[in-house]
Amino acid sequence: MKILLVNPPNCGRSIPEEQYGIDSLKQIMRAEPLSLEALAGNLDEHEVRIVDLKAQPDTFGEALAGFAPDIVGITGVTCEANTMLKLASEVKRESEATVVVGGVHASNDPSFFNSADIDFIVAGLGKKSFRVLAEALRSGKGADEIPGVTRTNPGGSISLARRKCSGEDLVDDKPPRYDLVNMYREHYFLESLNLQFGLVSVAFGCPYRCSFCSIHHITGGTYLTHSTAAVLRDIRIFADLPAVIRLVDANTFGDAGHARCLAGEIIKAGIKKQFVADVRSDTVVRHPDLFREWKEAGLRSVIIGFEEVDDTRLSEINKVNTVAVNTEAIEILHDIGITIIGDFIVSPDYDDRQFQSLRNYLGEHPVDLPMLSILTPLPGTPLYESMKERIAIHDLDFYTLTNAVVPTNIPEKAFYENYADLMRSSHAGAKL
Ligand code: B12
Ligand code: SF4
Repeated sequence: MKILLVNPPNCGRSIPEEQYGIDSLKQIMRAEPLSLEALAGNLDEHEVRIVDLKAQPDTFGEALAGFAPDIVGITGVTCEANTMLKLASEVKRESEATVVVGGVHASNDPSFFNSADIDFIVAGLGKKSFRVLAEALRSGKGADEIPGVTRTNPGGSISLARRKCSGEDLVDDKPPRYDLVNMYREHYFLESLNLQFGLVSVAFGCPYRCSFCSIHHITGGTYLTHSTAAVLRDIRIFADLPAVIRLVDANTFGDAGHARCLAGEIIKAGIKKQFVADVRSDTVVRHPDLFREWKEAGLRSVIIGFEEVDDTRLSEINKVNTVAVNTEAIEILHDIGITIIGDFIVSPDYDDRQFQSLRNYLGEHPVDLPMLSILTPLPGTPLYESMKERIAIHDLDFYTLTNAVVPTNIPEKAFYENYADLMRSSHAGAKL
């Protein structure tokens, strides 16, 4: 079968920009659509193409008409969900193809896609289930019994049997089809750092359950790792270029034994790459030696969700961590020479005092590149359940994590000015 996999264009709306003329918050970072490359890797009996509308936004009509696919698979996060629906309706208008959606938003809020323009919704890891679905469609057999896959039922309700994800869903022996995006590779670039990079996956899921985080439904809470051989194989696919590999997992070192083994294998294999990985601060504090080994293996930067600078707030979002541990991790990493991209969450409840506390913390414990997002109740998360009565903006285009979708505590303009000011001052002179 001919399968077209679609990465939606950059989308999302910005209140600070549209209403208050604050345009300093925009950060465009493009990266290859690893989700689609991974799916394509396990569709080896089909003819597969990827169209990346983040790299070349106006090419969808051409890609659809030129390929005439039997199946169109669309990925996307929450702020892309409306755009995914628009793309699906274009497919239905222009062709006879079966439309399948999957990815973060489909996994967290499947009923959002219960639309006449969509045929199937895939929740959770899709490498195996999409292959089974494609086979079922090719053979004309029923596609109604595949765990994690549901047929839409426009006007009615859908019932989704969630997939119990296991190592088998990673299909370790089939590498991502990185080659399918060769024509876009020059677009996968971080402008602010003048850095070209590639994505490799090591692990999926996370054993924690932070209230704001939308990772849980991808694996149903299980933490899964690729074999070290599969990770090494994928890193080697990027033989010459790029020199920087972003390990894309929500929690790359969630299994310290596996992480240690991987560092050892990278060193032994003589691989000379630089890595960026997402880790928890308590992993750094518990296993400083692991980070020394990884420094030797090429770990250049870590991304850490510090989130808050107050223990009560950390506990309210169920981070199961403390500010003291965050601070200790910063010291350990600076000592080792690994740079830190620190995620902090600004709550719409913040007043001037709380903005000042965050400013003070960043002044006293500098991280190399602070990233500030606004606490957003993403559908499907525990936070959504606890905040849903307060939500003022339901249009998912605004769920970019840079908008307050519930009323702010201080006047909205002052909130965004504080936010933008903090962003500007913490980014001045940042380098990684
Ligand atoms: C790489 C990445 C990006 C890249 C590339 C994404 C792309 N498609 O081009 C870039 C930099 C562009 C990006 C941008 C953004 N991102 Co981002 N990103 C990630 C990251 C780190 C890794 C995603 C990934 O590649 N995973 C590896 C692949 C293999 O796994 P996967 O995507 O889960 O795919 C599997 C399944 O989901 C499923 N599947 C996925 N798609 C499909 C499609 C079909 C048809 C099927 C059947 C199955 C299926 O099968 C796949 C294989 O098993 C995740 C965090 C994470 N660890 O997931 C955040 C994440 C997805 N991003 C997030 C966000 C919020 C954003 C941004 C809004 C920016 C921001 N503020 O952080 C923008 C949105 C883009 C825009 N403005 O339009 C959030 C999403 C939360 C949400 N519910 O919306 C995440 C979860 C991080 C977080 N902060 O929590 N992102
Ligand atoms: S530790 Fe990170 S990945 Fe895990 S639940 Fe919390 S925010 Fe999500």
